Amino acid sequence: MVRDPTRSCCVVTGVAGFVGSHLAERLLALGYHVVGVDNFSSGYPKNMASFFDHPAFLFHERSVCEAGLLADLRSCHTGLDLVCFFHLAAIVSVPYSLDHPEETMEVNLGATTALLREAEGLDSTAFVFAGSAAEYGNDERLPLIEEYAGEDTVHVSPYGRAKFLASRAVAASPHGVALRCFNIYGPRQDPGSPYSGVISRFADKAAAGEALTIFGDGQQTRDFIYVSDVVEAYIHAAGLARSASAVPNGIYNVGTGKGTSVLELAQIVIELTGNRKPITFLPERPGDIRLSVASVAAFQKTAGWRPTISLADGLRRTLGSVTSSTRERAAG
Ligand code: UD2
Repeated sequence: MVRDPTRSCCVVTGVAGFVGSHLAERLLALGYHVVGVDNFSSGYPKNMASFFDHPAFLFHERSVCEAGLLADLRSCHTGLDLVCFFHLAAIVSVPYSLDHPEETMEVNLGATTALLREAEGLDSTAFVFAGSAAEYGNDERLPLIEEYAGEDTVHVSPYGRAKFLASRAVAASPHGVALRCFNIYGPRQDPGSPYSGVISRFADKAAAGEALTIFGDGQQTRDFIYVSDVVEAYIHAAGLARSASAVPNGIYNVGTGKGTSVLELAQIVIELTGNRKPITFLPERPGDIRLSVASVAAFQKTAGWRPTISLADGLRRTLGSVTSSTRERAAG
């Protein structure tokens, strides 16, 4: 059943982040009210610029670790039915999680289970959680199916471990769905740190006319999925898609099912941008996973969702947005 969006509201935590901001934008376009939460630990106000003044959007600068957050948000928005709690806020940096394991557990696991318990008190509220490919550790059985991540999985970082435990808790809840997203890319992904996603780094370097840098031989593969496909996966998981009914609780991979090597990716970016600089090869990054590709059969079958944006199209859109923001920076 599709709800009447005009009386329905969705909470999005991590709304100032890369994926959270795209999700909020889409929910608003579908007619839902959106209550956004972020403490700017890794998100930016500029990510919300396109919808911040939308009459159906309300922002709360708060931490997801605050006790009773959901009840508080409910009391601020009493006229609306809360139909879905999208929980994307997290410590997102794997290296940071290695240096701050306790804080990572508290935010990525502790806050998630506390919010889940609160949401369970509200009967009809779906709880959709941002899991991660990191939950598989360095598993070499490809493509990765959901059952491969288990108690025996050796997680490479506290980030991966916390996401695994949190996804499992979410999946055990009657309205809980955890989406294990693979390598998401698209406009607004922050290229600023050495650990930013490879596509945001390649796009930024190509726009600046600099050489692309590959760690290792470039034969490592990833399952790159465009952000709008991920947003549609969230919408389907919450049962808000026009064509689909609610998805049974559980854990589902979200990717394309195709692996692309980093070298192949660099070559496509070079071809699309005309960047003439030879690629710089640097030593492999410690802890880097060699091969990664998702099996997406479970979510496709259950939710009727499928990715629609090819890598070439997604790269064109991403590179276009980076070029225009570089131009804006240069102009003023
Ligand atoms: C992804 C997630 C990370 C964690 C991890 C779990 C992103 C951005 N990161 O890390 O949070 O969930 O999966 O497995 O989604 N590379 C280059 N040149 C560059 C940048 C990267 O060669 O300038 C390589 C890098 O060494 C790696 C590959 O590209 O082999 C992908 O790197 P990434 O940081 O985009 O993503 P990944 O899969 O390591």
